[in-house]
Amino acid sequence: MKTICQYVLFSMSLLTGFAYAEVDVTKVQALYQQHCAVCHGADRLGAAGPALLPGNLERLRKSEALKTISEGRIATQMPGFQTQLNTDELQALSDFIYTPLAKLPAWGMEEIRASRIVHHTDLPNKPVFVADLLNLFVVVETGDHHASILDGDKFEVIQRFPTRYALHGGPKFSPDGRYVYFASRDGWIAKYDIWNLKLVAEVRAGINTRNMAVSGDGRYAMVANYYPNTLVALDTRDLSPIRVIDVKDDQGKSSRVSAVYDAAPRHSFVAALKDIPEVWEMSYDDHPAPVYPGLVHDYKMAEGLALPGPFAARRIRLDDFLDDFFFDANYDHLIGASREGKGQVINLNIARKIASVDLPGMPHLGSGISWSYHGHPVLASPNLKEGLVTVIDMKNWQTIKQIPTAGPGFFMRSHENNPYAWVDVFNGKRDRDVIQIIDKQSLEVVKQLKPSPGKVAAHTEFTRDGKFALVSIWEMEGELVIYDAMTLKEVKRLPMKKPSGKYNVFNKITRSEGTSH
Ligand code: DHE
Repeated sequence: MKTICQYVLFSMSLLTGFAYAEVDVTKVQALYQQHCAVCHGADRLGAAGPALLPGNLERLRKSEALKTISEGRIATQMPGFQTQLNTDELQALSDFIYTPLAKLPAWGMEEIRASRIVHHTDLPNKPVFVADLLNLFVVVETGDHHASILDGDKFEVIQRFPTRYALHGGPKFSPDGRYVYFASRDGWIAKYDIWNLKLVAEVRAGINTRNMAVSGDGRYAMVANYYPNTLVALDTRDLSPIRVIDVKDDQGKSSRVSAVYDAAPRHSFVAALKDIPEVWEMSYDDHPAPVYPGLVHDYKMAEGLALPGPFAARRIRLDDFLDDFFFDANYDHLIGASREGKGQVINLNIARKIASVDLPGMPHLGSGISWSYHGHPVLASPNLKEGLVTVIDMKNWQTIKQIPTAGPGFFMRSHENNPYAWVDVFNGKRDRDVIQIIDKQSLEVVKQLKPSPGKVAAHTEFTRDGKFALVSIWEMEGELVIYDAMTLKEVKRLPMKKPSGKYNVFNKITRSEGTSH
């Protein structure tokens, strides 16, 4: 005869579509507490190990989760449980972590404050190594959740250190390039002192985080969350939280935040929202009321109401949601797109849409770059769904060309001193091992590199002078492949564990037109 728990389990399986194994709910919970809670938290919010909630696991296939629980995960502290648990128990645990919590936990000011860990205060103002401090790279290695500091002249690793689980998005730098800030998908923000090669502080600003931005003056960080629906302002000195902003519209409908970026010339953070068609601009000026350069009328008269207090949000209402966006060089315009590719240009000064842009497929504007094309500033975006790069004239917002590529790509990069734009095509099914080189003036693919045939090639970054380009071999036993960026000849290889992205300090802090925000 079935127990009540088994009936509950059966109805849950109908609701969720999971093939629950013949293990009752109480037993799964007990198994979880016995084997998983110590690392992943009694509440599944994560501890030393990652959070095990459906939102956080979106990118992990269920079959992969079962394999990890059974066999463990190489190069991490996750052990395998197949000798201790039977097949049904392993399956039940794997199903359990994809079940939503009955009640979502609060993650507000109190929880954020309590999560903060300060590792170091008063570290010396002098680098502990000799190298060009502006030609360093920070390399994020998602294979075993580490990051490396790389000397960009010698191409040698200076330091390799562990990071939180699943960093995502580009790390952000302090204006002098001394500190780098990382965000993990589980909401952990970390501040690392590159000069002293030491982790300074960490704080958990959310449970499911999109990305973070650091203010142009280096004083603040703003974190964009999917869960809870908040923007969190931090003091970069020690990552203490300053303000938690609930993201809601006038009717109280709350929204995930698609992403937040720093708009340094405007002294503000700009965030796009995923579930409310609005863009929010939050000033970090010290003035009591935000002042926006070039604003044609008082911001309170512009569309939307301001929220009171520090980082008051100036809300710009749109007729569509924005998933991904890009700015022009002066940050007067935001070019955004929904995942369906409906592109629009918003003039931030007059707070409204001024043009539509033709962006078919699924543009990846966050990875867009710009350059000067026959005297016109252009924006180029890779496409997550279609094998093309869209080039748009930023004077009249017309498409100049759709450049066909070998497949859908993720990242695009160039440098002021380099005539080429480098694009990967690894989001497709084939040719994932190639990097295509586009001539920025002819807008043609002029060369194709295949750094390691059969292995995924992705994400390029340049040295500060633009002379060398570093490409990732995106595999567990991966590499950085360094090319002479003019002759396109290989110079060196460095072994790395799935190096997802690399970021040159100079290019980042000077906001090179060839790199991401
Ligand atoms: Fe990313 C940057 C969104 C999936 C690796 N990605 C970003 C940014 C956004 C974004 C908004 C810019 C934030 C920033 O730098 O501050 N990414 C999304 C998605 O919406 C998407 C498609 C689905 C998702 O689940 O989040 C997505 N991203 C991925 C991946 O699958 C990648 C390839 C592997 C991974 O680590 O998750 C990936 N995203 C990256 C990287 C950057 C990034 C390496 C930074 C690129 C840079 O050069 O700045």
